[in-house]
Amino acid sequence: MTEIATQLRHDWSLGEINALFDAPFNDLLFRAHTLHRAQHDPNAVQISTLLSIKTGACPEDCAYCPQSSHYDTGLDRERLLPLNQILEHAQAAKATGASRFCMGAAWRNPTDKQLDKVIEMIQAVKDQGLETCVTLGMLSQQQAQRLKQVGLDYYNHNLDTSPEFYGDIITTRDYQDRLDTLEHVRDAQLNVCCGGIVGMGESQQDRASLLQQLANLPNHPESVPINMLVHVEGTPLFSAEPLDSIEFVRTIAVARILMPLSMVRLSAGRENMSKETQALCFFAGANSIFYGEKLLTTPNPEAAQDEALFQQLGLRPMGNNDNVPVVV
Ligand code: SAM
Ligand code: DTB
Ligand code: SF4
Repeated sequence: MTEIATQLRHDWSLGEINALFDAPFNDLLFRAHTLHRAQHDPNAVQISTLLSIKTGACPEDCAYCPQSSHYDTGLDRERLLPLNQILEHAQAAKATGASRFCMGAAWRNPTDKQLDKVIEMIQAVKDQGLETCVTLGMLSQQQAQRLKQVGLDYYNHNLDTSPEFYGDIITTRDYQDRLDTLEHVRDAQLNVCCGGIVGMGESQQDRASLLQQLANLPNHPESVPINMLVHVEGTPLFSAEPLDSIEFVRTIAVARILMPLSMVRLSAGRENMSKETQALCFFAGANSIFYGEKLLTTPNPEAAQDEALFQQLGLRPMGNNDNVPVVV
């Protein structure tokens, strides 16, 4: 890893981002990989494990989501999981090499009472020596501060897509609501995990516009999950045209160039991705994944399959303390 001065920009124009998407693939990958190498260990990948702590019956209408009560996806709704079950999952995640445990709830936003319960969970998971991340929907400023006080490491809240395409995907909350939550999380000095989903029928211009939104936030999110849509039967996006894998790799590369210090997560969608596509994503600058057989409700590659991929590519899981990029 070379320590070079990296200028972080927050003024990317759409024209500049479109030009990156349109660049010859080799030029784009070379630039992304060079930046990646300068700031990150190219062979270390941060590993997080996900757990759905409250599944289904969500009042929001996100067109991709199996947990929305607006669609019949055959998912069994579950109450908030008890603490002992959460700890069992956290222990298992740690034993398989995860450094972060991410808990997700199918809420529009948590009530203060629900947040009390989640706070207990965060404390207990932290006591196991794992980093913690939660994704609970919209947060007030005060709720974000409470999460900071208990020692939460990351809050995940995605922009999902471009402001222009957003209304085609979600009608029950608007883009500004998401930006407001991100501001509350940032003001509370929590690490921000924020990205989006591609392959929902959006245009390349929408992908560029999503990345522009992320890069032009006052601070780049520390973690940027790029999810490939998981097609779930019963959701309006079940039959969306799959996104070409080269275009997916381009999206990862552009994210790496715009946000050189951030961890770029090759997030949902790996179950249906070839190992060659994943290898290209790692080369293009992805350095974080979800590990374990399940995402929140949908399948993820088997642990043994990921171990074999890591072995074949010479990748290793990143430890808790070596994922902080160096700013010079
Ligand atoms: N309810 C909270 C919220 O929406 O902020 C937290 C949980 S929600 C399931 C977390 C994220 O999962 C969403 O923002 C979305 O980006 C991602 N997601 C949900 N369904 C997906 C799917 N079918 N494919 C890819 N990503 C998905
Ligand atoms: C994120 O960006 N992707 C994860 C995590 N943050 C919470 C969730 C992916 C969910 C995929 C659909 C499911 O398993 O329900
Ligand atoms: Fe609910 Fe989150 Fe799914 Fe939207 S993405 S329906 S808010 S669980």
